[in-house]
Amino acid sequence: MRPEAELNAPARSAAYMNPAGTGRNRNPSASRHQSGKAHMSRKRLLDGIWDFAFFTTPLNEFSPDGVDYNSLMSVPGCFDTVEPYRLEHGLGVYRRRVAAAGNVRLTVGGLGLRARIFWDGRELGAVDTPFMTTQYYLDAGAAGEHELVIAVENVIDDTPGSQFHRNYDFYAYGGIFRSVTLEEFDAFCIDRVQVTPLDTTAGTVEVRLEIGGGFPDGATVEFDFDGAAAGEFPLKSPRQTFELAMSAFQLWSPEHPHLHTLNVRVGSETAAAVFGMRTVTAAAGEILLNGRPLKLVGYCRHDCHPQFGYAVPEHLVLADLMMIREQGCNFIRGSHYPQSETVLDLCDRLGILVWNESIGWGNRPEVLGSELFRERQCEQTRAMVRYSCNHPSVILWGFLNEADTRAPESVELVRRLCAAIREEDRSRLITYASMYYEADLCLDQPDVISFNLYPGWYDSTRPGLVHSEKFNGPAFREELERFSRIVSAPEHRDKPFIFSEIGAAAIPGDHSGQRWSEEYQAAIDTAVVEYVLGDHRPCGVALWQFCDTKTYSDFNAVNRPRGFNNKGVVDEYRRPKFAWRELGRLLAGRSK
Ligand code: ADA
Repeated sequence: MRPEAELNAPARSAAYMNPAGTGRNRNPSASRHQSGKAHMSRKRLLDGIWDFAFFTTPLNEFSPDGVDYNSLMSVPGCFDTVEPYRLEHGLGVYRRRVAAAGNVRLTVGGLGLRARIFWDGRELGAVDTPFMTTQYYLDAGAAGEHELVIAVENVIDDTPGSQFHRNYDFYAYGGIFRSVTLEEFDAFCIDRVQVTPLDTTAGTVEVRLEIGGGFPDGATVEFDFDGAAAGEFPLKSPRQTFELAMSAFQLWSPEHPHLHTLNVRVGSETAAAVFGMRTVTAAAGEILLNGRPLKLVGYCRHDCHPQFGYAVPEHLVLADLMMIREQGCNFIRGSHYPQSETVLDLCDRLGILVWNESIGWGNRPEVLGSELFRERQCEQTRAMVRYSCNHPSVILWGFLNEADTRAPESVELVRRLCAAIREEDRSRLITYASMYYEADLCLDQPDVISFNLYPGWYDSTRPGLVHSEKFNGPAFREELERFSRIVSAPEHRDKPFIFSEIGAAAIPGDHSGQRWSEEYQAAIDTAVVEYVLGDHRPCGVALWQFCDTKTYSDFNAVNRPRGFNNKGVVDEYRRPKFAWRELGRLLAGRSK
């Protein structure tokens, strides 16, 4: 190991180090932040089989010294989906030896629920937020094998600052959900490359370039688009913005998802950013892609599977997305946490539009008012935007699903979240899924108004609509029209409007025609899609939901038979229910 004084001390904005007050960065020589995905040279995937041990010791009492690694575990993977740890709550400790030397950047793509990360026994930092990508710059030490330990706890934290509360309606799987990578570099590295289309007629883009781990004085930066040189410029500061023109390009759209690559070279360091030329704007109550109004039709999708938890293998993610696209849908809402690079890369290629949101679920006023909760919300939302900002498929940034936005405590937090997103990216629209409608105090803040509603399923003030054994088509439609009227009030009418959740549960195999049957679900789902396609006010719908998802049977057990949220149009193994087929019929022939 090199002496401490020689450890890499990166020059970077304080905004991307650990937020003040959380005390989570335990080693001053390792900095942590998140960056827009840029492929760098000398990058190694650390996925595979790691040593593993399971304890009931709390995470804050854990020490990496003397651990008896008596088992093995796959990374990515959720330890509580496999025996003997299935459904267990505790501390899963992962260890892997890594050959490395000198300056490195470690990227942990997302885990849950919380973790502490150690390199050769010294702590690099802690992760408090599930699904958040974190990065650490450190000196790996002398050439040879080093020990990387990630201790992951899946016990729910009930304090207000927690980012996964007990009432959340999705299972708190434990494990390393996404890839772990290590990149070696010499004196500095290309930290982030953010490409934002400026003018899709002239072919100009804005490039934000960030240099990490040191600064190469007197260096120049060279750019090319898909191999065609786009200029060489002096590098003046660790964060610099360029305007570049493409000599040839094609627009990205769902019908024609054409991708371009910006290659960046500074000295011997290189990076590549894949992006798409397209614009997303809002005008007169519509969402416009490349200036043309969109009608979004698709699903809320949890990126999970009962056998894999939140570490869904790529071929299964692809199968889901292909199903969704082939059915005639063009949209997914990534509920309720930042989507993986796997999901977003595939959506870029398949032409599926994405609402990407940070984690939150039904947070109450006492939580929304907690300063720690607010800081972590801003940190993870900013991290999501910084990490996923080059994906053309992402058109909406979201946060705080169904928070109590009637509460004054929500106003300041929504303001801070919108500001954090707009600081990082002004090229997409902001929204959040509200369930408080006219009583919502924050609707003036997002660009797009989104409502979650369950007419025909949960209680409603409309007589005859819910708890009838048969679906009441006319009352259901009246209810949708009522929501369209709410968002047509003068203060809202210029904003686009989305039904961000709507649907009904169906127990696979129940064909009674009553609530909980496949037919009742199909009637609701097809009615809302018909309404959205036929009415000018809603810009789209994200049906709740694509597949059945594991949750808790003790949370409102009556509504969660089998311990699953059963509102999927396919079951948890992606076997279609009647609604899937009926929706397919309805959407057949619709241009993708
Ligand atoms: C809410 C929530 C979803 C799910 C849904 C339901 O709208 O946003 O995560 O819990 O209700 O099935 O009740």
